[in-house]
Amino acid sequence: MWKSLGLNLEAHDGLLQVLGKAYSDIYLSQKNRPAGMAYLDFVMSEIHGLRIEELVEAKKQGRKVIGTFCLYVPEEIIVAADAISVGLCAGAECGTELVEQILPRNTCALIKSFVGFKLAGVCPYVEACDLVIGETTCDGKTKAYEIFNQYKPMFILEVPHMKNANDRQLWRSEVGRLADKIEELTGKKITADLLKKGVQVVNAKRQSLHRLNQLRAADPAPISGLDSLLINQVQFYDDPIRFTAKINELCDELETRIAKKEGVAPAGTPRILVSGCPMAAPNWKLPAIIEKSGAVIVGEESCVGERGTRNLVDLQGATTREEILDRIAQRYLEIDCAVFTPNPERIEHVSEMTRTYKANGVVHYELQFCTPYTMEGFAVRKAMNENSIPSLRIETDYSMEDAAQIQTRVQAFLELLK
Ligand code: BJ8
Repeated sequence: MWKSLGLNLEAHDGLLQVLGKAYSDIYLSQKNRPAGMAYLDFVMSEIHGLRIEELVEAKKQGRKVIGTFCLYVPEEIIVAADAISVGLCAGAECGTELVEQILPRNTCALIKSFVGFKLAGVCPYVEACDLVIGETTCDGKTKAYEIFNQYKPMFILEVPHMKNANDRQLWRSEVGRLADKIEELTGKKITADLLKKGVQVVNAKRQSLHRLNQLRAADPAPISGLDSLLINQVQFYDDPIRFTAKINELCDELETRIAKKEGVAPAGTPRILVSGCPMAAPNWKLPAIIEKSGAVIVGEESCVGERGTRNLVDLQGATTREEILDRIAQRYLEIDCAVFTPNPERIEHVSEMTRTYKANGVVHYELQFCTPYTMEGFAVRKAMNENSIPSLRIETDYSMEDAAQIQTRVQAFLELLK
């Protein structure tokens, strides 16, 4: 199967070995994990196995696989066309030498990573894709897609950077253009009924994650931040209906744990909210350092977290295809990515999350060379000062070179919270 997907077998084997070791060191060594995490462990152990077999099988039956890099791509439309949406690899250093021959060195790690996975030939997801959707969010991604397009067919969605009436109009027309493209790719007419079904599937997935988030407000925390992050990462790969059922089962277990006052760490453990750039799998460096230093992460204000899942598509009163697409467009423009200006909603959301999850401190995660989030780091720090919530800004990349230095800073920060 790997050969038919065109992977570089030797490099792929090497990657799996490194990932397997990292997973076991970071995840399997955690104490008091909920039993329901066994499903996520299984998915991760098969992320380059059974899930790829499922995709290959689906493709044989005529279904299409569509890769995405960003929250602005409406999954509802992909599901409506009976296609499969997959988030593409962007959370580890890979093929850096090759990447730096075609991209500037001072490009953010996330961009280098997705280009690197493709150049090194080690990501079966990108190879399985019939189409990859990019978007005009930050400049780095926008320009990198021009290069990525030379290796994989791409469709670029224009995401405006403001939310005025003309921006909303442009965005609505882009959502329509995407629906037309997916119809063309799949050969399926996306009717109102199919769209409704797509919305229901994706809303249910997000509702299961809302349920999980609410349970994390308990003290002691019933689940670790590392495990919650993993769940948020897996939602970009797994079958959405199966994933929703499993997360709801896990939430049932967490409710029982909360009733018994069982947690992953004792009550009173410092509670941290992580905010900032997305952490795509297998980017676990910072949360592992925070939790191994004696804190528990109770929320992620991130695209791989609550920024990506908090809003639902409101179908009430929408009956036609065009009306449902209006609602989808509306929902996606509520996302408060730092590429928008002005963007006060995001800062307010960080403050709101500190209250909801009773966070004692905020760690703002900034990928080096990511201008939008690094710039907003100042506004987040100011808002936290005003709320008397200690905050710590961490600027890093995917290498492990600064791990010891970050650990020292995190430990000193946690001392402040005691
Ligand atoms: S909605 S955060 S997924 S654009 S870290 S590549 S912004 S230089 S990932 Fe993002 Fe969509 Fe926004 Fe979310 Fe650029 Fe920054 Fe790199 Fe980034």
